[in-house]
Amino acid sequence: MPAKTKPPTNNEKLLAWVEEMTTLCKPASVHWCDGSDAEYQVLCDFMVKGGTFTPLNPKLRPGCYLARSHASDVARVEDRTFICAKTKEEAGPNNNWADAAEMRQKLLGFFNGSMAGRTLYVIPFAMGPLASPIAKVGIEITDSPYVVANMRIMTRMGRAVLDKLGASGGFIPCMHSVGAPLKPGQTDAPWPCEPDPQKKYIVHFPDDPSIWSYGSGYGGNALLGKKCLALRIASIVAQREGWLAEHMLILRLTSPQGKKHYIAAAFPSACGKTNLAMMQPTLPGWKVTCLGDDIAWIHVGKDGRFHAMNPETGFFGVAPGTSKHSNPNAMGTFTRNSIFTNVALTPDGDIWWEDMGVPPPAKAIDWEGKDWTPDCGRKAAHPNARFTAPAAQCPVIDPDWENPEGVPLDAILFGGRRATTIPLINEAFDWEHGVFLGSAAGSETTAAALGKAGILRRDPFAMLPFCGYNMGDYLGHWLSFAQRTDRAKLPKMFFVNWFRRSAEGKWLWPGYGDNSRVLKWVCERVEGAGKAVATPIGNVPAPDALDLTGLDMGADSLRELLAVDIAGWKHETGTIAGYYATFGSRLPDALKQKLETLSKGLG
Ligand code: GTP
Ligand code: SPV
Ligand code: MN
Repeated sequence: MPAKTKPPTNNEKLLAWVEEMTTLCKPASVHWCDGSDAEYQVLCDFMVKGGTFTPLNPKLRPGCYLARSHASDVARVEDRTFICAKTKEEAGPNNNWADAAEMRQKLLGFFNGSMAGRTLYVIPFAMGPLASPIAKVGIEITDSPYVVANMRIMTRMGRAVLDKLGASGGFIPCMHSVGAPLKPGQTDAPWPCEPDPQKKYIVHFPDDPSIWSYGSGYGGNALLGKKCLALRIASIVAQREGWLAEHMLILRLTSPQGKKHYIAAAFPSACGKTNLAMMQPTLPGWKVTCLGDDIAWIHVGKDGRFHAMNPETGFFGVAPGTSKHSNPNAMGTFTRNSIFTNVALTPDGDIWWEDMGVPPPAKAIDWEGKDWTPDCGRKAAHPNARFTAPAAQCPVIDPDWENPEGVPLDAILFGGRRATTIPLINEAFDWEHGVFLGSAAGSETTAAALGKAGILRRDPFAMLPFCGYNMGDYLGHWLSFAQRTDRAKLPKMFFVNWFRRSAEGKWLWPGYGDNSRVLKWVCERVEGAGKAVATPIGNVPAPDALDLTGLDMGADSLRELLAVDIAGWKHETGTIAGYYATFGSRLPDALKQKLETLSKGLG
């Protein structure tokens, strides 16, 4: 029998489930997480001893640790992610489907004895403020102390959640194992996992929701509150209950006159959400405060407006490219109490990555634990290296970031990483057109998921990897909000692209803090001002409408950024039509019509 701490709950269902999973996974011990500082420290010390964590220099980065993953386990695994809906049709062409009963059998085989020699941790966590009526309680069972430490930063975790659950409350069971049982006497690896990508499984059961994740310890594969619960499962529940679970940042923009606007933005993975969410505007007098950088749960409030809430409590952000110039507020967030995964270690015990805005150290230990020098020809940090940092430490965290009611949205932006065709900004004509723009979003793939980067694919609403049901139905759900509230109360919709390149491959737009210039125009449009030109693709800023004060930008570049590239768009509509065809009769007519109108408009 495994050594056990006394369960700090009398919730019968929870006790029975933990008992059943303990019998299945056969761990050496069971630990119920209370979420305390003391527990966190014990876990960190344990990981330092075992080589999973390297403590950073406490003078430079107090309370911070570095972890290096196994080289095979560096990002989400989309082709190993499954939705076990009743039918393949329900899961849609956007998901890998598997029969629930068969998958359950397979998983029971994998989890049988999978935690041998390890501790089974029980993590009670909530997505959303505990006081919120729409907060969801999950219980993650894991054999990874790294997962526990990250979940403590990313979610509301521990005793308070069990108190909320009480004796009879329901929860979403989230099973996780790194898939590396230990034989008696076997020494553990610093990053245990199943090295064969084909044996990793990230599985979602939508009916009587539960999540089973096997073989990976990295990010969205393993921190099950994030993409698995707060997006894939939550999107399914949201469709049933009439709200939205989205891959969006939430920010507040305050003008020099003190006028506040709340904006949410859906960009695909590693396409700029964290950066925009806490941006430092270059426009004098403008201020951004951050409410969330990755996920937004949105419901129609009593006032009939869209209210957005961040279910997380931390940032799991892309490290490379983060600098004092690009994202000073992220730099200000992970000064302490943070975990860095797959970045480089400097000789003075600090961290470094490519484009950090400081000269590379003369030598370092790279993300694989190898000696590194600036001329060695390898990257020091993995492109999907990440920081895990408490949101509360963000220098520009918004006072309402934990408001259980969320904040009322004035605008929603969609975006993607597009070297050509897509202009800097484009405003939707109406709600249906906005849903069309979101549905047609395309983006080049990034290092956030395993596979080749830089491949253009459709990523509707930045939800392709995260929508837990048929994307055709999802688009219909978005359209339905025009009937759920007054049209006048709906947020305005826009499409942005920070990633246009010149023929020579240079960025055409400076991005980062200068994106405030685009946000200013968004706010002006929300207020019924801001000069725009109607084009077949939507309203684009008039040539002199963007505030470019202090920006050294050639007229040619600006023209190119705002132009409607007719030939490019004709090609684009062809690709969209091809993508739409994959949804068959599930594609809402309204979107087909918007595509036809666009095609006709292009001539
Ligand atoms: P996930 O956490 O994977 O969902 O990513 P994210 O959408 O939060 O992306 P993030 O803000 O971390 O940005 C990812 C990469 O895009 C980083 O390398 C950034 O430096 C880069 N990036 C972000 N904003 C801009 C921008 O405005 N212009 C340019 N050129 N690059 C940007
Ligand atoms: C993403 O890939 O969109 C992320 C990182 O935010 S992960 O948590 O690994 O999904
Ligand atoms: Mn993300």
